[in-house]
Amino acid sequence: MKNRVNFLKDGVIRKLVMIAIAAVFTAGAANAQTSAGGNQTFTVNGVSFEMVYVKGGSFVMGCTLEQGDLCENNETPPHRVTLPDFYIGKFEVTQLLWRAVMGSNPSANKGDNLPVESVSWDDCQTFIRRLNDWTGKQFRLPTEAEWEYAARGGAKSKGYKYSGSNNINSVAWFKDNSGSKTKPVGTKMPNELGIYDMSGNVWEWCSDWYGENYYGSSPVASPTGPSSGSFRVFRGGSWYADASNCRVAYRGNFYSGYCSDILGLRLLLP
Ligand SMILES: [Ca+2]
Repeated sequence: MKNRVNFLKDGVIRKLVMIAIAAVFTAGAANAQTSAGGNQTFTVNGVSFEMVYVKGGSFVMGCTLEQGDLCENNETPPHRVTLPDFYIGKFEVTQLLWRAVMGSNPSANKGDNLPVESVSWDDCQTFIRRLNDWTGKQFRLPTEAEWEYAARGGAKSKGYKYSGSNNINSVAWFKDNSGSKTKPVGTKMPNELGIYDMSGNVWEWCSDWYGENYYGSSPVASPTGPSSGSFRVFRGGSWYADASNCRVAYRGNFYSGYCSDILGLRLLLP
């Protein structure tokens, strides 16, 4: 009887110790701070990352005038979209942050402040799930509409062809200036909202299924893409892309298991 009581007591104590350790570990592993501009900074395993506050609003998505004659068929028709407030990553997810969450780094071109690449859409879901476990938040990939609204500068948009400028060289690492590799995040000019590299550096996975004709039937309020499909969307062009692919309206897509050194991600927090 005594042994059993001691055993039970030991079990309870062990459980309490485990809970205490977990609490300390969780508190030390992840925390959040809000800055004056409304941006939020999170720290996970000692690595901080900033989420830019984007005030919601209404915009015309797709083939708008400043895109010139470069629009693809899948960018038409231009159509109105409204979105609530959200937060989006100031930078592409870096290799430092990916490693802090995943414990590994699959990137081909290695460097802490380079964007993570060679990650599939499925890998990104694993990364986000773990990040949400650490932080208790609901991070996810941006929808295509959220991505484009942020890339266009949201409510502060000046109507540029690329994210933050009509002069691609001032805002994007792309085929003609990258030296054929990724560059440290945030080393070109930001866009109207203070977000970097939405044009160029690495393409960025979005949450939506790709729908070639989706714009013809997209709802106005918070569109999330077709309900099914074969490919996932990515946006913004890359270090390997032509200028036209770095336009705010251009839509890339491929299957969700695809990994490439031109393709990474950016976080969104509703
Ligand atoms: Ca990018």
